[in-house]
Amino acid sequence: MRVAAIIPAYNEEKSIAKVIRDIPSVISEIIVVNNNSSDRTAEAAVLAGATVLFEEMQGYGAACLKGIEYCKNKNFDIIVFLDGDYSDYPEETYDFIDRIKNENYDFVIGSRIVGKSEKGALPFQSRIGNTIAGVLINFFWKVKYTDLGPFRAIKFDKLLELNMNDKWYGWTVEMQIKAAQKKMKIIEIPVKYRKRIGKSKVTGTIKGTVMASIIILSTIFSYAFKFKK
Ligand SMILES: Nc1nc2c(ncn2[C@@H]2O[C@H](COP(=O)(O)OP(=O)(O)OP(=O)(O)O)[C@@H](O)[C@H]2O)c(=O)[nH]1
Ligand SMILES: [Mg+2]
Repeated sequence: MRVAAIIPAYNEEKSIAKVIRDIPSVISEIIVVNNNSSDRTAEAAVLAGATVLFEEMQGYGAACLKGIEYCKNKNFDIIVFLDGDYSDYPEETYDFIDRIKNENYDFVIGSRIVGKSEKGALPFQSRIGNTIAGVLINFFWKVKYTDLGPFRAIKFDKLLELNMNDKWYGWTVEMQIKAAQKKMKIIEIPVKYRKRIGKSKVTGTIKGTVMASIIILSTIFSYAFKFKK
């Protein structure tokens, strides 16, 4: 099976090489999508051996979409997503691939709630926010999620079926909602999580948390009430 990793990265020059180096060799290609960084993220990623794409439009989803477009003609069977700030443990990639290869899951999501998070890595507001999102998704689509974590793996054909389009922080929840709607074979697995390297941009800031929460909730209600399909 050919597996690619997509890493959206915005100003992660201090961490990106560490992430790339810890990704196991089961991954055929590591794709870093440089999201308009003003630091040396791209240079660091190239030096560490990744393919680097550039996405001008700011936003987590915009960067992931760019990575998907690139993968389209490359015969990948599985796509792994993870963050560029070294909060995830890239060596855990094996656990994700195993579930798809050996148990034929379509979509495997790393849960930082079920797994062990370093103290302070996953702030209280994130835990609460993700729990609320999980309860709402369970209510609307009858699938249980404990987290909207960034570390995840999905069969590439299934990912294309989802027809993803969120450009910002609704990305992870959109993927989980659509996979539930399509009744894909989904499993959450425990993952570890540690404090990011570099400056916190979202969960560690009030503005980022408020914005992300609004986007996540409006995404859930938009799909629940069919404003979006
Ligand atoms: N903030 C932000 N991150 C982006 C963007 N595009 C890509 N990313 C990457 O998306 C990943 C997740 O963003 P993070 O800033 O780590 O978000 P978070 O984990 O919720 O919160 P913090 O780690 O506290 O900042 C990282 O690898 C970022 O570099 C963007 O436009 N804004
Ligand atoms: Mg982070």
